[in-house]
Amino acid sequence: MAVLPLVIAPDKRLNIASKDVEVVDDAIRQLLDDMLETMYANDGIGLAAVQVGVHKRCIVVDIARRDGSYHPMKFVNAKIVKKDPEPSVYTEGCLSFPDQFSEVTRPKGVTVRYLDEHGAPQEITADGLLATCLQHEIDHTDGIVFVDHISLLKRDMIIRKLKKAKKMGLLHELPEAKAVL
Ligand code: GNR
Ligand code: NI
Repeated sequence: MAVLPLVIAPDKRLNIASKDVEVVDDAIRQLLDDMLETMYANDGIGLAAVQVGVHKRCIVVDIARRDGSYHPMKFVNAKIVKKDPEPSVYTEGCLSFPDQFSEVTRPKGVTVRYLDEHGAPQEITADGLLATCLQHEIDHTDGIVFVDHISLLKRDMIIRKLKKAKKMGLLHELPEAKAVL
């Protein structure tokens, strides 16, 4: 197990779509475990592999930790197959956009098809925070980030702040050469 360095915006790697996993093998299971450890170390509720520089469609989520319990969830090749048309607004953050938050409107509920850590096909229907988080993570695997859903003005403000923080050396990020594209 290992805590991996994060890719921090602005970074082109976050805008590249990830590839489907062909076989869920030990290397993928190791990646999912390292991603969970990285997510917990950074106090996140979700993480996509692209955020650690790996462009494979792997996602981890644990929305239960807020109440101190431990409910890790792992998703491989996750795909939204149904959306509840009703919109829901949530103030989102992202581990690749440290200390930046903005309201995002997304479908209130989703049904997601995916492979579990054993490669078995599964389906989950979610609403509330889990639905928001799954959509945020599946966006990441498509090269989309939460600021792509907000106004250009707000997005530019956030990007400007992160550029400044990077310039001042305040952010600890994954160096470009280490990315697995
Ligand atoms: O930790 C996270 N919190 C969060 C809050 C609202 C909506 C989405 C999220 S996901 C984010 C972790 C992350 O960056 N996942 O990609
Ligand atoms: Ni994110």
